[in-house]
Amino acid sequence: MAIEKTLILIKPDGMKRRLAGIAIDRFETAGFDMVAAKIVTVTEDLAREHYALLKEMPFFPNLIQFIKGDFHGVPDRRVLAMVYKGENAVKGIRAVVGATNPEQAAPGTIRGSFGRISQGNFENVVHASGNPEEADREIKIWFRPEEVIG
Ligand code: DAT
Ligand code: MG
Repeated sequence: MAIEKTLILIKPDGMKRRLAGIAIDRFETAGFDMVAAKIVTVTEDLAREHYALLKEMPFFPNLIQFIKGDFHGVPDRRVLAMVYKGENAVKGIRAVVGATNPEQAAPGTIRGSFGRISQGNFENVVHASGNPEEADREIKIWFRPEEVIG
């Protein structure tokens, strides 16, 4: 089994709805350890770097606005950025988070429990890296090496 690290973001909708504690509880219950955490206001540059691979998608402008916290209905500029560590953490955390589309996410997952779609925008509460390469890239974007413990 590989020990991996993965990036989690509690997005502005999750912060506004005070779902950070529930999300953290689920990650810890699933056996993963928090090794970095901070509250961030996402700038245009950070948003574009984080979602760089999606820049051609039709929903990209909404996505950028949403993560910055100024999309309609979610006027909250806080994102909680965290790194979790554990055995097969990338896949394991994704299983806890659930499918991208809140309407397709399984009932027991975070997105299945709390996600919703508003005017075509996926308000899906959390981000989690999709694979180990993505995790390495994303952790470097959000954290300096000394901010990640272990
Ligand atoms: P995930 O967040 O599950 O890794 P992704 O990387 O494919 O999904 O996309 C990043 C975000 O973009 C996702 O959390 C919500 C948004 N998104 C993806 N597909 C979408 C779609 N078809 N319509 C609206 N938003 C979408
Ligand atoms: Mg993704």
